[in-house]
Amino acid sequence: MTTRARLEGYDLIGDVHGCGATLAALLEKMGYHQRGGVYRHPRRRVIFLGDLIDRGPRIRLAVQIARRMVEEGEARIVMGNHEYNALAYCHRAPTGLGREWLREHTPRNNRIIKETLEQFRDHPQEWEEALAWFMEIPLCLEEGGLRVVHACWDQPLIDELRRRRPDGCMDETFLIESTAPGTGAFRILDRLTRGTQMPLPLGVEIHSGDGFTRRSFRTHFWAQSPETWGDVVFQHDNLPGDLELRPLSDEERTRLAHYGPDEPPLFIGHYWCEGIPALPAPNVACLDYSAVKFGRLVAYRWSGERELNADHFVWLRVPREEQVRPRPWEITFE
Ligand SMILES: [Mn+2]
Repeated sequence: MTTRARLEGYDLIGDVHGCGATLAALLEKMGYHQRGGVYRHPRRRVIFLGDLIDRGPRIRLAVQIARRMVEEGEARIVMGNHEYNALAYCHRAPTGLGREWLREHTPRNNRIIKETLEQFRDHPQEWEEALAWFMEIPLCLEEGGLRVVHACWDQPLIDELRRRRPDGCMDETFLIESTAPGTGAFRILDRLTRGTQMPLPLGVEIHSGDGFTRRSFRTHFWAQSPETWGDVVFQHDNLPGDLELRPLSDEERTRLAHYGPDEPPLFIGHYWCEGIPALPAPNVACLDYSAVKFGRLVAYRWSGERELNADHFVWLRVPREEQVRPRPWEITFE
């Protein structure tokens, strides 16, 4: 690595969700080439925003590409809620908790991880290694003038995380604690990897396009002085009725995180955006454009700028062929 040219910048890549072939194509498009089973660029590195797994057809390939790049120093990654869920789902609960697994095997949770477990079923050793690698993934990154987290940068909680875990990674104790609502570890995991949510009024539900019913909605954290629910909603599904116009109460305001306009550029994934990538704020970029729903796999090519520029997005539309499960010989490379 010492003989390499100076680092020009980072290419941040949003939620892959098992679109491994599209990930390989996006890396090629940005000038990365595979050598010895590892994608490399002479002057740039990748930062993955988490959520490599679940839903898509080439989950093993996605994990393989990212993991090799990270292990070779060609990329970094932050924890997505899906990697975190997989860790808790596959970890037995300590005795006395009254459940068998840290994340219970309910029909809903089974459905979320189903594709991943099926695709790794004939590769149990590889899955164990993937889980061990997920444990080493930090919950957030900050360096060289940029910040990266899967869903929400909440400074007080990140300070608390760094006090407990200076490297920003979980250990087993932290993982176990994080599955108990009300604990500090739970608040950190929930906020950083799932973001802020606002409960809907009693009896109101959103029947989302992904087949799930929701009693809360996802909110963002960069509005300067939000007044209504519509000022903070950040999700594909519209709020029912005229809830967009509903004023935020003081109590609701305290639930929200806040990211100011003078803070360093921040990159997030998580939010299932649609359409042509755009910047929600001059210092915030969301790179999740629903790749696995035949949206776009999106990257932002960052070269040190403090004010982000929408011209620096790069993306590939996910082709219908990505939907077809690969043949066995397709899935491993070298
Ligand atoms: Mn995601």
